[in-house]
Amino acid sequence: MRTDIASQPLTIFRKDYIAPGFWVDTVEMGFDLDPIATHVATRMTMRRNHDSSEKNLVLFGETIKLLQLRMNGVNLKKSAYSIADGKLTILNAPDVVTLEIETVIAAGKNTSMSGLYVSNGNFFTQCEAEGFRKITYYPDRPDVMGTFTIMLRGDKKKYPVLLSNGNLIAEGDLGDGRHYATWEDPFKKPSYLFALVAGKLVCQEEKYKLKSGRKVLLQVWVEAGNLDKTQHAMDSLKNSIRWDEERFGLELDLDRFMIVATSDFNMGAMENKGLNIFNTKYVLANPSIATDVDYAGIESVVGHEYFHNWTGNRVTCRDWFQLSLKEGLTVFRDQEFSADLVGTETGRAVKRIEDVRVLRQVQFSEDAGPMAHPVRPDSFVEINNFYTVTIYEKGAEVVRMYYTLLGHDGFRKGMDLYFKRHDGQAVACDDFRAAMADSSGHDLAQFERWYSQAGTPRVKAETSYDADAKIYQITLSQTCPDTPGQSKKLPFHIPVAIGLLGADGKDLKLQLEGQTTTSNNTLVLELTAESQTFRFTGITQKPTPSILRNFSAPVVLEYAYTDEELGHLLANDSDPFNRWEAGQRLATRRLVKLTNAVQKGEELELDAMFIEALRATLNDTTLDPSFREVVLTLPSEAMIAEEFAVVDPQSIHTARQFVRASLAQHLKSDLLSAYENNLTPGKYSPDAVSAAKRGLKNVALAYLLAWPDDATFMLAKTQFDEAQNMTDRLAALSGLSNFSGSAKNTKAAAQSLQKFYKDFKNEALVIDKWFMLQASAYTCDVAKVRELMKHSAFTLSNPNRARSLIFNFCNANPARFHAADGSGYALWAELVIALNKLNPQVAARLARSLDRWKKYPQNLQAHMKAALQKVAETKKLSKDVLEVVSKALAS
Ligand code: B3K
Ligand code: ZN
Repeated sequence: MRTDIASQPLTIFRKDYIAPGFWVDTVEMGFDLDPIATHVATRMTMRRNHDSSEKNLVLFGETIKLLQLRMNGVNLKKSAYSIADGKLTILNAPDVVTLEIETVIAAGKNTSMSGLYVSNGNFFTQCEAEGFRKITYYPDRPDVMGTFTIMLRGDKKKYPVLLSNGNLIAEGDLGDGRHYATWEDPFKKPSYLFALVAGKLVCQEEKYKLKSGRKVLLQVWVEAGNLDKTQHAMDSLKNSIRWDEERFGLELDLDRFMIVATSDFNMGAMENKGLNIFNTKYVLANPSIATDVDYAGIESVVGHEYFHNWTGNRVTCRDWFQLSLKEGLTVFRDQEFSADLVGTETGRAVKRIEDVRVLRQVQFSEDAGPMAHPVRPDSFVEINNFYTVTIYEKGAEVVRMYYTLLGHDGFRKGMDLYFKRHDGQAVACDDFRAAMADSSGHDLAQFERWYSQAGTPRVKAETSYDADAKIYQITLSQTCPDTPGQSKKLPFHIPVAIGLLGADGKDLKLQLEGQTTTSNNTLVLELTAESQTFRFTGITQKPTPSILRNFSAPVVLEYAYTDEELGHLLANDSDPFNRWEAGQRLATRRLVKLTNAVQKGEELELDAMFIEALRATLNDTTLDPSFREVVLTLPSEAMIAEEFAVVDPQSIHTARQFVRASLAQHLKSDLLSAYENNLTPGKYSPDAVSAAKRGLKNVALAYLLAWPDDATFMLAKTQFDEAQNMTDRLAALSGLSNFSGSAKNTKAAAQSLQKFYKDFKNEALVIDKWFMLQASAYTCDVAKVRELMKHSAFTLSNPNRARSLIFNFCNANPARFHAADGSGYALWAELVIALNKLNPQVAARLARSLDRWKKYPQNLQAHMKAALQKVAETKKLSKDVLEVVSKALAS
């Protein structure tokens, strides 16, 4: 092993924050666009921050060529400044400075998709977190905010559209085949919100009237040929604008708001001021290419980026350790937006269930691994590695806990105060907490630990009932496992929403001993000590507790429920989340037991109680189809894995497949009726009611194919052949491609897969689905992935395509990825190394697939360690990948 990997890149610590030595007031930039050499001329006015201990003028710059540097009209000699480690330092700068900087960028060669880059001949930027320094030397940190005026110049034919932030204030011909456009953003902003787009694009546009009566221009820009796929994004944008006005009293502050789609993008989308840049995946939709899930994804991402305009842009982050200040809050807002749009109580609950599933599956796992970090991290090597589920999804749970503790109106008051205090500022997570505390009078001092302590708390509940005294007592105790660098955890402030069900399934009236608070259904207990006992009075029968309703805190709840109690909750709980949760607990219990049985080679059996409980739910037509769908969906293999100290992916897969097949066998006629009763004939509509029906119908179909015969095969085949929308077509194809039955049917399934490719070969987003579907099918082993990598449509350099095949195989096909011979890990290492050269951010994401290597049996661990070491020893490893693999190896 090479020893020089010890030369670790610099770790940045939150405690080292110092305010910038200089503020920026105005920034003017001129871009001469050319993929080989884009010239950028920047003029900025700066003034000393007398409150800072930093006396030098510090600018950041990476991968750019510096042509010229002038200060207050004078060319700076090389001796007047130094450049080292991406920092340009000017010593002895006066208090008031005008800097003029000329830089050159080779955008056409930029495969990192950070900074200025070219995609399909068009220019795009991505500046968050630290991409602006790849454009010019600049104090590229979020607490430095300036007003930007941008002039873009470029060839009229190649770049007919020239866009940047804010308002278009001038445009015209330059007479030499080029033209220009000047954009002015009236709001001061940090450099990470800068954006430009230039190229051949077309738009759908609309004038939209705000509640105040002011009219704004909304545009969705795409490549020619995609204008038939922009309506849903436009509708989602209008819904977002309206929702933020209604729910939070926040108005769009610009006259013009643009969304631009590109197929080359590292993540979902970016909230640049007035010029959101999106991955095509979160813009383009019509019934023939997009599924219900895609439609919902577009709505929530369009909402998310739009909501950032206030939570992120108007009030931004002081430093990147505060990232969750904007991300956690904005995820909470987009979750609420989607839930409000569905409208019904069940719809809200199903949305909540889907969000919690992601949290548990991905964030709880992150919290238990080598990359675990607090919602407000203390250190990082590469900030791009910290755009994590902890910052986003756990961050949103933290915001939701304020909402649970303060109530709907209390939370709104807190938000109002937050904007009143901090509009136009770059602030910290503590400022948000202070606004919530000060507006409500609620003591939130201890709540700070949600920001500073990593790890998923475990809450244990114990209950007892005293029939004579009519007292029901519940003791809640909390612990939190060690995480890297943190071993002693102090108690969290945990809201635990609780209800008590009587024998008739109805909620009992709740009265806490010694308190005036009563409730007809749910009370929020505040657990602040390591252990606390709560006593309910006037309880005339031994109840079934429904604890942590609506998942009121991001914790693992341990309570020794009997199967009967879970059955009672599944059938009756007035809290739909816990109703679902009861079903999941029943399922998990069985899946764990069966996995153990698989390992011991014992006979597998599924009990009647569980089958009957699911049958009752499936057939209960008073329940919303979307709710029946989520109850019927078993915990994923990854979720089941979390139940084990040592994970055996193959046995988990076998056990889960056995449960699916058994359910299909016993519920066959019920599944067939659910299928028949939830058809959605006629024109496709992505609305919640139709989507819910399709969801239930397609879950029924997937089950039917787990215990297949010729008739169910034909059902899927016919659905595939005759589908009028992508939701039904893809669901059928997924069933067919996981099909294991007669040779004749298997062949027909393979033909359907080929036909799908042929029919959609010009729709990149559909071809991503084609790869994704194959990569996550159990039939796909390492050799099959290698074969698919040779397909003419495969490329590593497009992030969506790389994710569709490679990430799906490594993350969504555990039984194959963790092949006993280590071939999955060898493939992983090869691809992390290949991606590292192209795109460090994407490479580092893939690198995370081996985070939990210590959870696997010894033989697999040995293979994983070798793969991790292979990556760690690679020359020219980016700090992105190095941080991930070294943390994994050190665990
Ligand atoms: N703020 C961006 C994410 C930027 C990621 C940089 N590596 C998108 C979002 O959260 O809305
Ligand atoms: Zn965001």
